[in-house]
Amino acid sequence: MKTAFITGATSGIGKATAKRLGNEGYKLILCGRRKEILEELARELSEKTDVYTLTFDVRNYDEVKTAIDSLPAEWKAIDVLLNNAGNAHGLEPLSEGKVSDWDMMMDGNVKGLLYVSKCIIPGMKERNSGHIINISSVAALLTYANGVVYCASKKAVKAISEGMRLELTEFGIKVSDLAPGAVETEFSEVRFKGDKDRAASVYSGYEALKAEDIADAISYVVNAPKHVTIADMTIYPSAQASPVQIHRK
Ligand code: NDP
Ligand code: 8X3
Repeated sequence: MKTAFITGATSGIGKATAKRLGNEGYKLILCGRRKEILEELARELSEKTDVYTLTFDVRNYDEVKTAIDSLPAEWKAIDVLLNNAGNAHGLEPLSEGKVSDWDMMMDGNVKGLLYVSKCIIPGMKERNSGHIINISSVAALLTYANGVVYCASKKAVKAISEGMRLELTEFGIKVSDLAPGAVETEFSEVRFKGDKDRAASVYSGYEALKAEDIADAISYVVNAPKHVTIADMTIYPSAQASPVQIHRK
């Protein structure tokens, strides 16, 4: 039975993927900051598979390392790492951007992904096997005004995915980068700091992607035959043509 380590498992894409891979029989290590949600999800999924939870903030390297080091021996061999934790914070021009928002995006989306990967890659190299899936975004493909720092953080994720593939292929480790367009999750509520109406307006007038659509894609990517690597995948809702072009009715 393979073990999948999922960051950002308390919500959205990470939670949907936990359910999907759990149903497929993967053992799950579920991570996030919200312990109660993790525990509730673990209770639900433990009817299907073995589940272990780790609570840490990806921005804090000591927390990340301590949590991953604490895994019991039978949980240490991680086959699939889903680097999914991340968010946008704010939507405004650079001149008006908040430094605390920039810090959250660069520290969480970029450095957090690096911290988690640094703790897990050595084991994968030793075992000469593994699969890392990084969730970037269509924001990595085209920078949009007012979201410059988020876009920069996701361009960094793309660059890291490329670099990981260059460094890890010889160790039998696959690296995949998934770039979703608009997915209706807690993402916009976080971006707009709890403003539910503004968040809902992001997804109005068209059918946005669901977290389960991305979980489907992740399942396809991780279950591809051993000799097949899906290096990059871009997924839009059918009504979206670019990060800044959505056809609304
Ligand atoms: P959600 O807000 O629903 O989920 C974000 C997850 O990330 C939560 O589980 C949250 O857990 C976790 N997280 C955020 N910051 C931290 C942190 N500092 N430490 C630990 N965990 C953290 O959003 P999505 O599911 O939509 O987002 C998942 C990924 O997909 C993100 O990287 C996002 O950028 C990317 N993405 C999203 C798109 C969208 O339209 N929704 C489109 C393209 C990419 P907790 O709060 O419990 O810590
Ligand atoms: C989230 C998608 O277009 O809001 O990464 O940046 S977008």
